Amino acid sequence: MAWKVSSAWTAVGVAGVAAVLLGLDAIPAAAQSAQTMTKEQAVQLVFKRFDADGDGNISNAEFMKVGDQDFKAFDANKDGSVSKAEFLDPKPRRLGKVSDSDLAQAKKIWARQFEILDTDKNGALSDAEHEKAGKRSFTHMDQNNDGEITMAEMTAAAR
Ligand SMILES: [Ca+2]
Ligand SMILES: [Ca+2]
Ligand SMILES: [Ca+2]
Repeated sequence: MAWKVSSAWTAVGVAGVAAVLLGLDAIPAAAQSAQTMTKEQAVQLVFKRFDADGDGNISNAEFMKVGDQDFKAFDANKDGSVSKAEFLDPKPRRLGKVSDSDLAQAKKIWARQFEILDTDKNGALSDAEHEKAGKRSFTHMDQNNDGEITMAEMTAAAR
């Protein structure tokens, strides 16, 4: 199956933890049809972003670090939490050129992600909520529980 992805696709991964948590198939829907790649190629791009030392495994520390960067990027007013408006802002996601309809579709997906991440339903993501989602996401992908996520594990999770 070919996935439609924009050239700035990796940047969509600024949603990092959130996107991965909900399955990577939520991401291409947000992208324009500038480029087409297979799911494996798409996963590889995301994987590379997390695997900072390039050893072919994503450690928990590597995973949480990207999540932390994403959280900071979203928190535009630096008040320590991510509001819905901040989460729906395409700017920190560096999407590049996206059509209005693609953006509208993406915003629907992000809004759904936000509802899931905002576990206490107060309309803002706290650092704790974000971290908890990250841990859940990591545990979900680390299928053999060895504390590392491999390319194969991430591919299997992206369904
Ligand atoms: Ca690594
Ligand atoms: Ca904020
Ligand atoms: Ca593993």
